[in-house]
This record gives sequence, C-alpha cells and structure tokens, in this order.
Amino acid sequence: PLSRDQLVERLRAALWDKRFEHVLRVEQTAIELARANGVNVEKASIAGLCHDYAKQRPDQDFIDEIHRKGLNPDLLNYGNAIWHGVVGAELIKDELGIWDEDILNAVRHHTTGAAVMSPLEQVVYMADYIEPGRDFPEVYRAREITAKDLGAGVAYQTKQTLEYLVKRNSPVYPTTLETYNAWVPAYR
Ligand code: DGI
Ligand code: FE
Ligand code: FE
Ligand code: FE
Repeated sequence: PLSRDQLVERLRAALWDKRFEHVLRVEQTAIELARANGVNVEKASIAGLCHDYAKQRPDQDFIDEIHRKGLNPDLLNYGNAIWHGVVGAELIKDELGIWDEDILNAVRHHTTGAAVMSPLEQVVYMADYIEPGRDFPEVYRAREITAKDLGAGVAYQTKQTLEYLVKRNSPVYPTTLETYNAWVPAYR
C-alpha cells in the first residue's frame, strides 16, 4: 500500500493547488473528528486525503468507469458533483490501490451522505463541510453542533444541502433524499 507521503504526492499531482490545500485541511479535520469520536485515525487520514481525488477528471473517465464497473445507470443523469465521490471511489481503488470498504464508502458518500453511515463515513462527510477554509454562513453553527454531536452535524449538513439544492432548482440525487429521511427527523 502507498504511504501517507506517497498518497499526498498523488493528490498533489491530481489537483490544482487550492483543491489540494482543501484536501489537506479535510484530512486534518477528519483526524480531529476521528480522535473525538473513537474512529480509526489512520483511516480518517487516508479517506480525508482521497475524498476529492477524482474531482478534476474529465466526464468521460467517469462515464467509462460507470459502464466498466456496471454501476447504477441512473448515475449517467448526474454530473461531476455526484460522480467524483461515487465513481471516484472506484478510481481510487483502481489507481491508488485502496481496498478498505469503510474508506471507499467514506469517499462514495462524502457528497450525498447515506441513510446508513459508519462513524468514519460521518467523520469524512462532516470534515469536508466544516474544514477551516469553509466560510459560508451556516458553517459556524455546523462546527458547534458537530463538536457536540457528530450525528447532529450530519443531520444539520444534510438539511442545509437539501435547502440549497431546492432553492437553486438543482436535481437532488436520490441518496441525498435518503440521507435526509434517515437523519433529519431523527434529530428533530
Ligand atoms: O467536492 P467539494 O466541493 O469539497 O464538496 P462536495 O463533494 O461535498 O460537494 C460538491 C457539490 O455537490 C456541491 O456543490 C453540492 C453538490 N451536491 C450535493 N448533493 C447534491 C449535489 N448536487 C446535486 N445535483 N444533487 C445532490 O443531491
Ligand atoms: Fe467532494
Ligand atoms: Fe461535502
Ligand atoms: Fe471536498
């Protein structure tokens, strides 16, 4: 398996500087959330580093991978925002040799969440949202909530994301709705 330093170099090569720096901040935030929540810190580091590995790939790479791996054809109705996690996890497996299913699921679900998420998946989903470079208005509240209760953070982010998509008349990926139904009413 690749060492952390080797992974960092692969990410540096795959991403523009600003996005590479985001990835490093997500790694650090994921490590902190992992420590606070009894989650494997090394897995949090690897998943944090890799979560946006595929973000700058051309659409055709994702389309090819959807066909090659026989992924859900409904994916073809979406775009990079959904593909870079769900399909990106397959590229990480192929190209970085990461086979740990918990890490791969954390990458798969980092954008949409999922109805059922392991503690590691919750950590990466939240780290991407609250890393210190984020400055949208809701992020301050999100950091407070997540520090107290990781699951409550998941619910908060999911609700904010759904509101944002609906306000912009954006298509909502079905997994995002499943995440909403599983997490938001539970924290009412
Ligand atoms: O890759 P990042 O920018 O760090 O963050 P991300 O992967 O969490 O989000 C990428 C984008 O995906 C963001 O602009 C919001 C969007 N998004 C999240 N859920 C959905 C979605 N877009 C669509 N169309 N449908 C969704 O369900
Ligand atoms: Fe992402
Ligand atoms: Fe995110
Ligand atoms: Fe990200």
